[in-house]
Amino acid sequence: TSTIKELFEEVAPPVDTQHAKVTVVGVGQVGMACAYSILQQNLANEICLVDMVEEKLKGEMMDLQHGLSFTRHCVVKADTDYNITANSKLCVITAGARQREGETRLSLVQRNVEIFKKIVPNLVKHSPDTLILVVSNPVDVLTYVTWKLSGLPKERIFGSGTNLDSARFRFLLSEKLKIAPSSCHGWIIGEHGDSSVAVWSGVNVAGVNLHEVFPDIGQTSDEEHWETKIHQKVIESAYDVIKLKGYTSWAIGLSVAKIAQGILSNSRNVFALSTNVKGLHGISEDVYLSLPVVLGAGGITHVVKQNLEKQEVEKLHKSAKALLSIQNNITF
Ligand code: 6V0
Repeated sequence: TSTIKELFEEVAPPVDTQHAKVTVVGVGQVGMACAYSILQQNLANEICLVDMVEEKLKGEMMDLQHGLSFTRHCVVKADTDYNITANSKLCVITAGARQREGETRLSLVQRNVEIFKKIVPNLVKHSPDTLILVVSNPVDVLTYVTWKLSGLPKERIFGSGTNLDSARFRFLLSEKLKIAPSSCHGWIIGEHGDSSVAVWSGVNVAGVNLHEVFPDIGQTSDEEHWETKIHQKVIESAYDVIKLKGYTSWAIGLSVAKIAQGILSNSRNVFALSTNVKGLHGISEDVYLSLPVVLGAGGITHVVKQNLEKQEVEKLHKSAKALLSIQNNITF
């Protein structure tokens, strides 16, 4: 401090103004991919990392801090204490156990509920106005759990859901059609995982519906096997990546950064996120599933009413039923 006094003549003490503050809970492979993508894309002016493993947390914080002269201005902090998360605009929860090889997302549930009981109340206590983005699996059930534990309105709690599945879908479509993934318009809705629903009726390129060109696209009668070659591959993607490298990280990190951008810049982009679907598509319970939603600074403002085919609605109901039966077995 005496050096600082030698160097500067203070006119007024610095003011601490943090507008776009993002907290990431869990500094595992997924949490760090999220933090890195958010940092790299200059989306936040403060990133707070929280985990319970102190050394790893400090190491990750230092590693990011050492890169700060290569990014736009951002403060990076880390602590096991939730005090540092105060006044976050967005909290991203990636903490928890991950799938073991061959394990389904749904079997992780109670292990992660116990972890969430420690995390969610602390986040809300320090940032009562925050939005919470749940990434940990099984993401749909844990988004419901977060909604329950937080006591916050439903527009402020959502899960990364099938945003990633939709990106995997678009990538696979892009390989088949030989055009860029961002020019392939297709949505995966429902459960993030095994019972997800590909909305074949809406897949289009520049407004040309593939359904019109291949009338039985996505059906069992389809000779080109779009459902098995593309949607089934989306479902298997996570299992394949986990088998090959042990975890998935980069794509979910990029997907979370895009969602964060939607919130921090109030962009009103449409994302496939896990949300409370009660009252939609004939679902009458408080169950969390992904549908296309409009996202802005206050959270989810609208759900897009997709014109689904009967079969697609039936599949969505099957997803809802599977998730409900798990929700009902959770002990809070
Ligand atoms: P990881 O590398 O094991 O990291 C988990 C981190 O959570 C570790 O650093 C733990 O120390 C930390 N942690 C555990 N308990 C607590 C606690 N109580 N408080 C704070 N931190 C805690 O796992 P990885 O990062 O690979 O995965 C994290 C979660 O993301 C898992 O549940 C994955 O299944 C899930 N994913 C979700 C995806 C999605 O699309 N929604 C995609 C990929 C992974």
